[in-house]
Amino acid sequence: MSTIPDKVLTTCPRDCYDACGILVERRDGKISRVVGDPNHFVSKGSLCGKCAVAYNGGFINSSSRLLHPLRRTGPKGAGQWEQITWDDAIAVIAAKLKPHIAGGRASKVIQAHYTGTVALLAGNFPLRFFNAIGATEVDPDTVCNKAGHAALQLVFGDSLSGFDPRTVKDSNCIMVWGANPATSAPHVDRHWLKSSKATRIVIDPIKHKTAQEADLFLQPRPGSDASLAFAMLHVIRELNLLDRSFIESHAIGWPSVAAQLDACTPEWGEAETGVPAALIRQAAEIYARGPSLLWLGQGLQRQPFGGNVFRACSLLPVATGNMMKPGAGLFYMNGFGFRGVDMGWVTGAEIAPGASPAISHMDLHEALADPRRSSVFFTWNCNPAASSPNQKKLVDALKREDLFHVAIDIFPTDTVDYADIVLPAASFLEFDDLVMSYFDWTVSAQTKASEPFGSSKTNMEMFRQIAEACRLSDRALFEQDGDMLEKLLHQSGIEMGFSELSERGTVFWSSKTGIPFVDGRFSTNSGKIELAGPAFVDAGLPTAPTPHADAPPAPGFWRVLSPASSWLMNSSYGSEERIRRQIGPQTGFINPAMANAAGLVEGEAVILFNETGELPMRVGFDAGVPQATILLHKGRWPKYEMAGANVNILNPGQKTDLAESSSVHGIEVRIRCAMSEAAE
Ligand SMILES: Nc1nc2c(c(=O)[nH]1)N[C@H]1C(S)=C(S)[C@@H](COP(=O)(O)OP(=O)(O)OC[C@H]3O[C@@H](n4cnc5c(=O)[nH]c(N)nc54)[C@H](O)[C@@H]3O)O[C@H]1N2
Ligand SMILES: Nc1nc2c(c(=O)[nH]1)N[C@H]1C(S)=C(S)[C@@H](COP(=O)(O)OP(=O)(O)OC[C@H]3O[C@@H](n4cnc5c(=O)[nH]c(N)nc54)[C@H](O)[C@@H]3O)O[C@H]1N2
Ligand code: SF4
Ligand SMILES: [Mo]
Repeated sequence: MSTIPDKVLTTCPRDCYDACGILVERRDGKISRVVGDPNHFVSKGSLCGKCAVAYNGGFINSSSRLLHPLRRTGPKGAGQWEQITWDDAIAVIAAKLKPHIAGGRASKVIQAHYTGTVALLAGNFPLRFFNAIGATEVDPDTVCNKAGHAALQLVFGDSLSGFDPRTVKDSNCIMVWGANPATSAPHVDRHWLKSSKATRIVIDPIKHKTAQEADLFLQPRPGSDASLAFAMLHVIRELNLLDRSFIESHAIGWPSVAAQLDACTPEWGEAETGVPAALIRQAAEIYARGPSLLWLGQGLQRQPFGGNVFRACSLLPVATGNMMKPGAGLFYMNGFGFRGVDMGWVTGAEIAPGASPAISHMDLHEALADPRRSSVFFTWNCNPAASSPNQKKLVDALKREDLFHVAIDIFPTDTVDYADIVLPAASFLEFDDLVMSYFDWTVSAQTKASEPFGSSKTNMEMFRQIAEACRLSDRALFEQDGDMLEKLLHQSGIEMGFSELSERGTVFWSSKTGIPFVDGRFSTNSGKIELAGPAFVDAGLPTAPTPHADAPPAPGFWRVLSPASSWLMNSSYGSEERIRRQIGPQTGFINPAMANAAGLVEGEAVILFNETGELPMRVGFDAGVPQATILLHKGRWPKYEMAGANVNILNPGQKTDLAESSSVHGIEVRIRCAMSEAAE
């Protein structure tokens, strides 16, 4: 008999700034409806469109879910499976792993994971197992935001202590740079950004919904943001708005920045970035007068020089003293560490027996293609066949007969198609966990609202069982969820247990508004903010940030930007039929004037191509897209496309200037007509 009540408050654990409160209603012993919690300060009674569809669709529909363990019976990718028991599945996996562990070859066990469920346990507990055996991790952030993290880490000693959004009441300006909250954080956009009285400045190559609703919109060419930041600093110095005492007290390296500013006039900035000089002046002055909040988006740093871009943009709050006071600050992501969580404990970092170095997602296809580097591959919480670069080479590597691949997912993704063993994961609606928003300083309960579908299990339970079958003994590998949740709440200093938090849904970590770095201490080598210095040279960068702008594409070439779609969550929900109807065929949006000049007609079938691959798509028109740019949203499932591919078929996996991260918004392609080809 189920003891689950008819109404359950829980929290959305997607990789989303919002961390919405959810109300699950049950009837006749099962979930009947999943809606936004009307009392939650973020969701205020509504889910985003994509989750409203998915949580009331595939998530609660047995026919869409993976329900039982499967073993491959045909060639890789052929979709031929037999259902097996959990005992058999775990035994097959352990039989493969044990010789690797005993023979010191566990570095050939490669494991990829990321954004499926970013709740604390489901997103991290399996790492204890992989750390214990010394497997090779595919560094998850390298496919998303690592260059930004690494840059802020070097500058401030911390990339995970952004402003507390509650401080907005003291702000006169919010500058959103290279993020699109209307899509990627829809409730934060509606209830925080739009409802604030501060002047909203948006900086993005695309005039998207957030940009359309801004007070001031600056539209730089992709990859030119460092030049824009330097031109703004030139104006700020000219207006005498530098906060020299802040710089002197808290930063080192300013002279090497100042020495470059003379040449960076707004007119020079206009030539480098395409943003009119008058707008550069206006934005710089509003921002500098402050108090101002600066939100650096994750899309901003997915550029070949993303590390330099982040260094240049982070000069602004330092040069103007827009930090360490109410209403000011810089936000990239808010981590769990400052909310007390010991991530080393959650992930079992201390039980690593001399961990194998992680590899970048940019190199995953090479590592998987090479039998000397990989013999076992685990994918959990991720779908690299849709989301990672070098899609063709990656899928070719997944076809390697001698690569033993275990795929763990809720749904039968493209990645799952190439697995040897498929393990069905329980969805977030089916187990307890904790969610900490990476925007608001909150702690939320993810509370079980249903028994797991079929024989699916949580990520935690699967890895406890695999650890046992591998005869590992470290107690951390067998810790129970309930105990870990209580410990996490204790670490966070929230004075309540999980059941009380469950009833409340979400609480603020502290009732007082926080101000990061307010004690003036920075965890850098010098203890100060480092604008320039030897740490950057060690990381392969110039001593000081430079006013660099990428060259615009040569004639005949287009830059592809593939940011978040409003209807997909990375590639999650790509199988929902209602969502597929909503997003229609694969469409790349181009500025109509550019399209006319290139002889392209709206709706026309074309093929994008470069040295990495080719992708058929329809031409769409959008006047908000700049010159020589194609907007092609990420996250479609390759197997539903005629060409069996999505935008990542074009992605060469070029590494950023820092931290081997993704520069997916730096892809260049050419366009050819599909019709003439068909006629040939
Ligand atoms: N072209 C292009 N590509 C991009 C990007 C881009 O901007 N452009 N963005 C990149 C970014 S920012 C990111 S973060 C990555 C994201 O890439 P991934 O992290 O691979 O995200 P998804 O593709 O959504 O895959 C997540 C999978 O986890 C599954 N899942 C959900 N919950 C659970 C669970 O509890 N357990 C298990 N085992 N599985 C679960 C989901 O069903 C889904 O199949 O993509 C990157 N790819
Ligand atoms: N609906 C939805 N929400 C999501 C996701 C999703 O897939 N769908 N994914 C989640 C994840 S994993 C992440 S990482 C976040 C990402 O969310 P955001 O931080 O908003 O990042 P992106 O959507 O990748 O890109 C944001 C913007 O960066 C811009 N951009 C690209 N290149 C440049 C440049 O050179 N300069 C400037 N100034 N801007 C540039 C793009 O035009 C885009 O509008 O969203 C999360 N939320
Ligand atoms: S994905 Fe984001 S906006 Fe949608 S329900 Fe989840 S937290 Fe809210
Ligand atoms: Mo991401």
